[in-house]
Amino acid sequence: MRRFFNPLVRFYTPLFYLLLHSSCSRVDHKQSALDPKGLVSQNQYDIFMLSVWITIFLFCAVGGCLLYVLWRYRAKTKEEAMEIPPQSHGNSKTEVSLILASAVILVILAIPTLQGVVLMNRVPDANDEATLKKLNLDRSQIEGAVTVNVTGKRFFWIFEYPQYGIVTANELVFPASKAIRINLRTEDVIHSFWLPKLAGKMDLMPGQENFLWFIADQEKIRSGKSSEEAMPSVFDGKMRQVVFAKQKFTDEFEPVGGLFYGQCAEYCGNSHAYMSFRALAQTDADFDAWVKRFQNSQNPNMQPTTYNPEMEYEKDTIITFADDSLGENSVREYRSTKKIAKGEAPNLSAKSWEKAHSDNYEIGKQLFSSLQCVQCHAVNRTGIGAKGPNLTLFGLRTSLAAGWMRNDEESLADWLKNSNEVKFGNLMWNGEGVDDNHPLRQLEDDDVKVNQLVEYLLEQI
Ligand code: HEC
Ligand SMILES: [Cu+2]
Repeated sequence: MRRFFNPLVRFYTPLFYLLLHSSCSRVDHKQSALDPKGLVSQNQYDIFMLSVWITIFLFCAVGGCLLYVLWRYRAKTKEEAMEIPPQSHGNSKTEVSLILASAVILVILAIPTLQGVVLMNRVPDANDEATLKKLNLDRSQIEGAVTVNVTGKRFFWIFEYPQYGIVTANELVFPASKAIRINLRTEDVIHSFWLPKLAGKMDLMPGQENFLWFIADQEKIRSGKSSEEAMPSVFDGKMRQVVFAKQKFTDEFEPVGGLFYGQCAEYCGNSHAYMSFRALAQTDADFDAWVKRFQNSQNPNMQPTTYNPEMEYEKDTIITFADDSLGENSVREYRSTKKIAKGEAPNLSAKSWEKAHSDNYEIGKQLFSSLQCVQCHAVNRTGIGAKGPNLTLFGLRTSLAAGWMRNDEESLADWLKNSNEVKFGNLMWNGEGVDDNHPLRQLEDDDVKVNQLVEYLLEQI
């Protein structure tokens, strides 16, 4: 008995735990294709489930036949067991019907699959009422579609919104009520854009533009909550606060409504596993507010200009003016506290101007140029094609280093000190033109400069 029992226990115990474990882990895990929250991903899920049910049916049918035959034709006596049963070979009726049955199953699978391919390949026409009705979509959801040009780079993502003339990186902010068209390009190797809960997966190929679209299911995102609770706003930093309060990033996953996780799904080099991104669903009003903030920040005509004594200034205008306390030939940003008459230069004791930022911020801003961060990063301009992620309004972002770290002071300081330790192989530390003499590699022991840079970056809000 023991001899029989032992191997069995040894074999089944781990299997049992594996089963127990997998049934306890959640289908709504952050990168789960089994928890669709949008029309396109729901369609893919339905096709997947159809094939699962067909497979389960086939398994039961074949297994059932086998069990039945084993039982029905078992040897009942010892003599019967000694007999060799009559041998036969082939049965054309059975064979033909099995082939036909397989063909029928393939057709059953092929029809929804091909329909799914067509669905995924283009956004339905706004004038095609029949299709819209079938998909339960409203005309306005298509007419107001938002286009995002996605560029994959080792090891981060550029998101450009051509309709609005703005560029950001690693966090794709989108209106939950509209269709989102995603044009996929790469500037280096093959990547793959995978946004499981919303859009599915599509490769980014050198020299080719691929396409994908999605539309979120607002009911599912809300799941009975109010819009503000289900989709905290990004433009005023609420999303960041809610995410930080709810989760300890790389550890446990506590779902935050409106926050979706994406990932590069095609091996592209040593930091590939850390090439993730986020998609943040917004109400129409919050999305518009976010776009407006970006447009203002990236508008060259709206950047602070140097103080001009010939000009009058409205209240809350920001200008730059010399401040030698920050170093020779330095300038600082001042904000007017009331309407300013001609010739009234910033003079803090007169109280008509105030410092727009702390000293640390201003020094951080200088360091951003002098340490050659500007060589690869754009702040407050569009700068597509730059070597690193665009850092406009960086302080509104929930994540750092392509979606996988929490964008707070602590991780940002770690990143600036030695990004290679945080994300091995990343092209900030290892990129073209970066060697041990590059100023960014000298920050490791310089807490003062790191803190100044951190303050400057996180105050981009
Ligand atoms: C050689 C080009 C290069 C230089 C110089 C450079 N960076 Fe970067 N930076 C990158 C790249 C590339 C990434 C993306 C890394 C990744 O996530 O794989 C990055 C990422 C970042 C991020 C995270 C951005 C995000 O979207 O998550 C911050 C913040 C940052 N850099 C700040 C700085 C600062 C501050 C300096 C100057 C001290 C600097 N960088 C210098 C190329 C550069
Ligand atoms: Cu990759």
